Amino acid sequence: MKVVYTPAHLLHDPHVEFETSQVHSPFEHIGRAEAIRETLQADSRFQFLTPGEWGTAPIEAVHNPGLVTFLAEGWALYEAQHPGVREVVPDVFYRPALRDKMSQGREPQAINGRVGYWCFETTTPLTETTYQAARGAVDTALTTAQLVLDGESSAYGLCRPPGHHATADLYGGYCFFNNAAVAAHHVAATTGAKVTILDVDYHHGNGTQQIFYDRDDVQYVSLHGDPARAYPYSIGFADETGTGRGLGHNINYPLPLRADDDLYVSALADACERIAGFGPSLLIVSLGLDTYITDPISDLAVTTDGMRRSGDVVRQLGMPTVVLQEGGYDVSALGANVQAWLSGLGA
Ligand code: SP5
Ligand code: ZN
Repeated sequence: MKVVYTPAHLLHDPHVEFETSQVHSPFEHIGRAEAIRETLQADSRFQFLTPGEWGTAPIEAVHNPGLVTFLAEGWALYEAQHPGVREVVPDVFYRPALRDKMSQGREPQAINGRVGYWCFETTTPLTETTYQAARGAVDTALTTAQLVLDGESSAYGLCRPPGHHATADLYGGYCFFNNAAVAAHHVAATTGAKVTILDVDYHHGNGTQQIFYDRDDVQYVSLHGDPARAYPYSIGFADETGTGRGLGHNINYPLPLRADDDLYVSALADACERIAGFGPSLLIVSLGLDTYITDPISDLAVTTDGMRRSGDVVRQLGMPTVVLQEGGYDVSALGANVQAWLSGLGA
């Protein structure tokens, strides 16, 4: 199986994360992608390629161009006003309710205001070269999709930073650009084909759901920790089924605490029936391994064999499949879990 990887991800190297009212070392760090790379490079079934450069047009087909501009220039403008700052994190958030009864607000002019206008939470620091890393992750996703359009039955993009929490207008949840959404929209818009995004990350992909919520050409199917207890808390419930033309094309499977391999694989088999019913030409998997039993920020109980079984269930759909890396924070097991999932898929 072909693997798309770029060392550009090393340019996103935050040293702190502000989470659960504490400052600690980031869960999302460069060692994650390097662990996956090392495991797959030691396995002769995987052949590594570097991505091409796709520019900003496919990103701006999904995201607000203002978000792209902010991520490109925001760190330097912030550092110029606050010399010595390494990780830029918002200290005030733009909340529409602030302007309740008034006209909708515009992007603030002051840099501290701009950060909180484009970012929705505190765990996603913007550093000096984060933008280049985020662009590399999108290039990785688009190149991986192109390999499958060109005839590979499946391919894996080692995207970092991840993408599925980024909405059309907002970054957060360790995500800057929504890699899977950019790839899905690019394929749907350029080929006219129907696309499904199957999201198996522990966290609900609120950004991907938001981007495609009113569309009937891209189906979104997600298995995740129930937002009643799990990040992102306010989205990902089973009754969120799409709107307008998108009605029925958004499918959520909120899962209970400590869901094990059998429960997980049976929910995934149900999800795959819904995917077969939609009949896409291409499947994009948002692959998070944070469903793993010892993941430090999650609470499901899927084992490495459960990862293999999951890939096998998806293989049985028999669809051209683009697998893109999202989360997964038990770094000691991350490479083996990606390898197991891709082996189940038929690597
Ligand atoms: C791509 C992805 O997996 N993003 C996940 C972002 C989650 N960020 C907040 C996690 C909050 C976890 N709180 C529980 C801490 C247990 N020590
Ligand atoms: Zn996750």
